Amino acid sequence: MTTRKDWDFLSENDVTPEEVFKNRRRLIQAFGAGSVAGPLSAVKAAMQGSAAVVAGLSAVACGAKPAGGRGSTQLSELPALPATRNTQWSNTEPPTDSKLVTTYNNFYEFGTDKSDPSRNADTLQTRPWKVLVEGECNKPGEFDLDDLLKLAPMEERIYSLRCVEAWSVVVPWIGYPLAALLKKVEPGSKAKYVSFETLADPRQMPGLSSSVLDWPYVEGLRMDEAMHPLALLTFGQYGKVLPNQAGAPVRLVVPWKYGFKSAKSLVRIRLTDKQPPTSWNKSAPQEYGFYSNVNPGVNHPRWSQGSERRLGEGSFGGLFAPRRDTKLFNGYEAVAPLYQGMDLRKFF
Ligand SMILES: Nc1nc2c(c(=O)[nH]1)N[C@H]1C(S)=C(S)[C@@H](COP(=O)(O)O)O[C@H]1N2
Ligand SMILES: [Mo]
Repeated sequence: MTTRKDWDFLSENDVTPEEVFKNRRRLIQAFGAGSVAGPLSAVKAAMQGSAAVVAGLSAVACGAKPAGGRGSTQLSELPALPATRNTQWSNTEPPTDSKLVTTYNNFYEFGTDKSDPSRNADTLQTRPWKVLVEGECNKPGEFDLDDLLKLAPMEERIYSLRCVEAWSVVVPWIGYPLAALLKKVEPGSKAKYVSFETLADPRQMPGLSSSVLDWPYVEGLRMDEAMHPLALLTFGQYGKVLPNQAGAPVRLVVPWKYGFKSAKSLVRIRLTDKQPPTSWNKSAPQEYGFYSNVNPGVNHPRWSQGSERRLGEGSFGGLFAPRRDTKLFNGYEAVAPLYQGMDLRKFF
């Protein structure tokens, strides 16, 4: 079957490190071919310029549905979400092709292949939807999605998102600062951290049958991080409401941290006096810290964080984009004061 050499070719930082070590078989399926040996030689052939394989790879990138997929939500089918562009907090880089961004996702509740969320997340029921905000605050409450949508003016912000696996995208998100919601509940003096819990319903989420992570997916921020104007409570992308695979109906986007901090499909926000547990840290504490700020100077134990692939750049549908340098805090220097005097190697 597969030899060690085959896998060396698909080195972890080239593809999907988190999953490569947990489930190599599924990675093969992500390339859309039926046999185990096929896709490996196919990828090799692609690098030699085989037209047929190039077509196959861009089919993945463009959301083709391999047999068994139930179908995906296209941006064109979704309602518009009007917003005003916020230039102060927007990158000037061009957004990544929306087809790529909506078909290459991490959302393990719907499967661990990059193409799983866009194929499987049509079962997610995004209405009615409520978000409970509780803990160390004067005015805890349950916020209905319709109230959340009206809570503050919608802004469009073009952010880059850098996954810990070393791929990145540039996305025009729509939302408003998380701080706007937190202020509504009047945080108390004991509120030092914020924890985030996301939906975990096995009837809607086929990926929950896998033990790849402990469910529900939980994340957290320090209070001052959560209050930073860059931390976005996000309801849309590319002018539309979020497609399910992007974490509908409401998610976080924390652009100076690795992508896994940007929790999808939020149901609970809790203000706490202690640092909360976080999913990837629980799963591999030596590999994923609580802070997880993008930092090219602190490598993952299994791969370099010094560079990344910007999806859409280069050939083969952009899935093998050339490497570009990763910047400290993903280039968001405005957050540097939050970490003054902290050893970022210790608090990684
Ligand atoms: N609930 C939940 N949120 C999640 C994840 C997940 O598996 N479940 N994956 C994270 C990771 S690893 C990344 S890189 C981003 C990907 O966001 P995108 O698919 O919109 O690019 O979502 C994050 N949020
Ligand atoms: Mo990620």
